[in-house]
Amino acid sequence: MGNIYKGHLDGRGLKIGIVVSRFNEAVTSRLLDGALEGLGCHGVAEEDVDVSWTPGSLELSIVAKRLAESGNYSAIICLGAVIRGETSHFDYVSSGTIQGVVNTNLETGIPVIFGVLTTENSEQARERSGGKKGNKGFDAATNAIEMANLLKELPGA
Ligand code: INI
Repeated sequence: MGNIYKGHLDGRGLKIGIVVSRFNEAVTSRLLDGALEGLGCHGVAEEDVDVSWTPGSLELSIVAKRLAESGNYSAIICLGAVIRGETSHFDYVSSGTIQGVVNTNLETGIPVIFGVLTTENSEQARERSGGKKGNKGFDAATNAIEMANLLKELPGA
């Protein structure tokens, strides 16, 4: 067997940009709390985390791209909540948001983590932002640390 590459979860020294949407802020502020907690408990220093706010989830990727291109960050975390019960254009917003985030990963080579809830209703969103289904913001923080460290290990770093 050749090499096995794994990203470890030691966040010390990593610089993380968080981009968070104000739309459904009651949910996204809880995702932000979860992300900050997740980064902190893996050793990322408070002063190494910058937070930018956007109006909605569709604007997350343009900000993520600017941050990624700055060269200042090891990973970017995008946080948002798209709730079907409250929008007639759920499918456009959710698919536009995910496409934007995925493209930003590939265009910049910096890990951009998709911490956007896409749920049927507000209750499901609450459950996933610090309720009985955990906090997707916390999970996004763990994924950001793993991906930042994995990319440092891979050939071409
Ligand atoms: N943005 C969200 O983050 N979540 C939503 O549920 C949502 N809805 O319901 O429409 C939403 N819309 C706004 C969108 O992200 C843009 O901000 C807007 O279209 C301006 O570009």
